[in-house]
Amino acid sequence: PDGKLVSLFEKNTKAIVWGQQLKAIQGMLDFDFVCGREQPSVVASTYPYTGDNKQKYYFGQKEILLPAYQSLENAFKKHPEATVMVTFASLRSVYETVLEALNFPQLQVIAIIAEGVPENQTRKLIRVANEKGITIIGPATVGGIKPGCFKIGNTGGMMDNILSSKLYRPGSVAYVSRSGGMSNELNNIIAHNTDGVYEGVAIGGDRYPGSTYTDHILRYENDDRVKMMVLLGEVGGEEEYKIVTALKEKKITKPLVAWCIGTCADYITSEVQFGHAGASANATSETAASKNSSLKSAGAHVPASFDDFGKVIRSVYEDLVSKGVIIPGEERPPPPVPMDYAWARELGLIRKPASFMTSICDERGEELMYAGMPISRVLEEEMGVGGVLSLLWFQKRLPSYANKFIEICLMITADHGPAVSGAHNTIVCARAGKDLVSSLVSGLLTIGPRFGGALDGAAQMFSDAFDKGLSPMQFVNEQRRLGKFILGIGHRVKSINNPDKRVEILKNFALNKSIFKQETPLLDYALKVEQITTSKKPNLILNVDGAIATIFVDILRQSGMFTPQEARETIDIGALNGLFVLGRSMGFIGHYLDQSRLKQGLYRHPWDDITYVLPEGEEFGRFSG
Ligand code: Q5B
Repeated sequence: PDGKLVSLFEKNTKAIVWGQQLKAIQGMLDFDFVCGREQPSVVASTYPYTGDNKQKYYFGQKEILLPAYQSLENAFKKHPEATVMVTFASLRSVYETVLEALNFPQLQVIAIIAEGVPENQTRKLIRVANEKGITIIGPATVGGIKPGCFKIGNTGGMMDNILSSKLYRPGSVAYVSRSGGMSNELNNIIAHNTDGVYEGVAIGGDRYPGSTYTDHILRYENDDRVKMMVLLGEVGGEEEYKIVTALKEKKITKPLVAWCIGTCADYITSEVQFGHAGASANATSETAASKNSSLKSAGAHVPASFDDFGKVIRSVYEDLVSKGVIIPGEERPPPPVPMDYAWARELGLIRKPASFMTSICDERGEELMYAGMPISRVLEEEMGVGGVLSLLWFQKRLPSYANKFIEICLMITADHGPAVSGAHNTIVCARAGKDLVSSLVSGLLTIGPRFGGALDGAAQMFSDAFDKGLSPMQFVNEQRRLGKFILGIGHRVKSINNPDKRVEILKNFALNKSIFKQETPLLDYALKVEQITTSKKPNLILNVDGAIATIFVDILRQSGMFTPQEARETIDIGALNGLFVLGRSMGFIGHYLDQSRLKQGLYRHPWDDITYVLPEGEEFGRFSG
């Protein structure tokens, strides 16, 4: 009809999809595979907002790459075999894209999915398409489906729907409806009452659809493979009367089962506008009841109600089978289509051991959770950085004095000048022109048993000695006998004559029982050890690492928040050194920024500060004889 195609889609139809609709494209490819198509129906996609690239899809079990083009022109030029365009462009951009597409002579069918396209724009597109003999399906539609050949976008729903409605192989019944949702219902009704769907098109709910019921019914009439037809009309508009005329003029000769939905509108006293833009009766002739009765008088098979639609379809079908017009084919099972992992998991069909586990943070829900606590609550309860750290590091809500202690640790370890090992490294690195992260990491890598990383060792040494019941003196002597330094004791510049104010702050905080509401037996023990070591050498004080470590062990053991095993494990896994690492990172970043701001050039250590102790040439035997 009108010089347009009788068959819009065949087993080798190729399409270009406009828009980043990865799921819809994958759905089309899955349909192709289950239909037994040899080649995928989608050859490319196009989207103006990304550059040319390739996108990964599955064709059955095989992974394939489909090109995605920025320009429509490029897509059509590179794929002259594409005769169909499925556009998911929004109502704002669809007009321009379809108008552009209509210029490509290879194009035969355009499916427009967008809803709400202005009617004047649709009418112009229809005019241009008609001039060029191009069929438009839509706007405001899910599209259409031709079992065994082609599926537009999301038509037919998920794979289980397609399988249950046997849409993977052609039947003898072709239908046209307005609604995409109802077309799914039709697929189901037809599959259960006949040998199945030959083709189904949902023309869309707008007042001016790109192609009409009549366009498609006349196509079906002219396609020998269609043996009977189904029309699902609706209240509003007069399109169905064109079918009535075609029936009367014998342009439609194949059996047609028809029903217009919306008969209930007659029972509603006020004006009714159904979901579709065109679904409102402006005259008696536009009511569903009037159309149903006209279709019936013109020779269509019209049921008494929608409930009987399937029954009438079945009886027409059985009649055709008894007359030998339809010879039901042998049923062959479709090839299994692998289910997407995410979908299978959602359906509870599979399980897979996770590659890794986490127990501290969950960002998947509406709100980020730290150890099960929503971050809004962390803020409402003013838990501070100490509270956040206690949740993320220990999965515990520690008492507020413990959180406060953590914050004090972070504050007092934040920096100790440019001369210490870590800051020095950070500065040298920054001056070599390296970036923030490299400079920070260069400083952090110096943290170890001598500098800043003695907390875990100190915690272990002091608590072992304490648990063994060694007196402070026995402990000091034992370490001397073993030839080991007591970690947490000693400082390069601080001593009893030049006390470390940071250690004073920590001690005062922990020993103030009105704030720090628990016992501190390990700190008390360490202070007794300090008395012995400082009596030998004034710089063998309990240093900042030792003070933090022993107080923290007291929290682990005395706060009632940790089991003995958890307390031991926390020390063993290196959590305490983390406090120094975290605190000092602030200082290292400060030094990096400072050097960058001061525009300090490359550092080279002065020769006069290096003693060169190379072996004598003669002595080494290299230069003799
Ligand atoms: N002696 C810290 O040593 C230092 C002894 C000891 C028994 C000890 C040393 C040490 C353990 C590790 C530790 C954390 C290397 C320090 C920090 C952060 C910092 C840094 C900053 C910041 C200092 C002299 C005499 C010798 C030794 C004896 C020394 N330590 N005996 N147990 N622990 N401590 N590190 O001054 O008879 O003369 O041969 O390794 O806790 O890193 O500001 O700089 O915030 O950035 O070089 O505060 O104590 O002492 O090695 O010359 O020893 O004391 O046996 O005896 P020094 P040495 P003798 S806090």
